[in-house]
Amino acid sequence: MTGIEYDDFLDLEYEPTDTDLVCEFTIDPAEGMSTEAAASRVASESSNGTWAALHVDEDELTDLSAVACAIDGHEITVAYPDALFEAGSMAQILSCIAGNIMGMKAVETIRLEDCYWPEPLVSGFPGPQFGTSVAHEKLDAGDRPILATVPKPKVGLSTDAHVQIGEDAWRGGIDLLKDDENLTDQAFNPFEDRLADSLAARDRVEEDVGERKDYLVNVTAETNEMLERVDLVAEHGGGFVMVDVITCGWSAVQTVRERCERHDLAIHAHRAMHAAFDRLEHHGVSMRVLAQIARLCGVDHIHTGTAGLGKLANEDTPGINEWLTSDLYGMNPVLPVASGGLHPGVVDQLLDALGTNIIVQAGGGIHGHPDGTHAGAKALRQSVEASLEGVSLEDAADDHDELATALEKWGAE
Ligand code: CAP
Ligand code: MG
Repeated sequence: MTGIEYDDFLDLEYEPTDTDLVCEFTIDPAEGMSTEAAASRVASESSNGTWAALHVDEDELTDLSAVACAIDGHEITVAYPDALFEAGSMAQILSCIAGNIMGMKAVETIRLEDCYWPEPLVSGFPGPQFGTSVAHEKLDAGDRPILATVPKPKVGLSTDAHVQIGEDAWRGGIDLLKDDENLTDQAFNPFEDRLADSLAARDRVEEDVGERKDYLVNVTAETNEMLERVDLVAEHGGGFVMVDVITCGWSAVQTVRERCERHDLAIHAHRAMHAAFDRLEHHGVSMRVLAQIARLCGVDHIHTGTAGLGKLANEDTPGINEWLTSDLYGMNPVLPVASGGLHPGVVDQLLDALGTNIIVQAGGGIHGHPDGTHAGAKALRQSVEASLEGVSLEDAADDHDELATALEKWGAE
């Protein structure tokens, strides 16, 4: 017989192997508890320990214990043997590394900050089907950022009004029309009508302007319903779907990813509710880790913030974007999306901070243009083109009226 106790999971001499999943947490131990004791409990509870000392027949036990192997102030590192995990099941992995430990009394707070994913675990996931290649494979953006817009108001527009806004935006120079997150299949704007009419408008615009355009239609729903919507997008000739990945759950994302492969559809990941996990500095799951999960599950784009330039709080956008496009045993990279309070006046700073391999998405910053959506779309495209040519926005505004009006309205920061 062998004993397994909470304190058996600490070994500061342990060197993680290249098949371990290595997780970094920030913890604040419970009052009266040392960081060592709390770290050992985190490793225990997230692998094969529990609160009671266990006595197990050694012959029956496969050693799947995690090891708390480094402590630096409040930062602890835990290494998990890959055999602890079910290949290809994000739900199972998260039940370990972001499960009971998030609520255990041994810590006041705990935040999963970063993961180093070993090849055996990564190879269980498909990763993105297209990733950054959508700029060339599905659109004509070339090396410039892809431009996207979401009609506002978020909900309430009739199908006709929604489609008209999309058409105006495409004609003004936007590549992708996107549904807002809370628009799915409501009576005022039913899913299939909107899908069919938007894609018909897309075809007309493409014909007229000679640039490929597409539509990020929000298929988010209960999983079976979502699969039916994905099939409909393929039937109507769409090239993309939008999924709100946190609210619908990672297993649903994995299921949709499989169905999208059948239809060659790319997945645009919106991340509503991410802030419930990542906003608190000391507790939860970082956006960096949520983005890693999204890449493994196979989304092609994901929102990662605006490097502090927009309306929403952001965690380290450049660092997350770097991870999304870094080498991961040959897995396709994910194209990051900058969105939230953007307008033409901040595009130069945005591209300085994040580079050009991104999607720039603006809702209010296009449709709130004093001369309407078409002018707003032109202003955004003018701003991107000036930034890429190294021309200041003020100078570009001298001979671009739409940009000039946008800068007057919102300023250049
Ligand atoms: C942006 C947006 C996006 C958020 C998502 C909105 O609209 O459509 O959903 O940017 O946040 O509903 O707020 P505006 P994030 O361009 O009018 O701000 O990208 O941070 O996930
Ligand atoms: Mg939105």
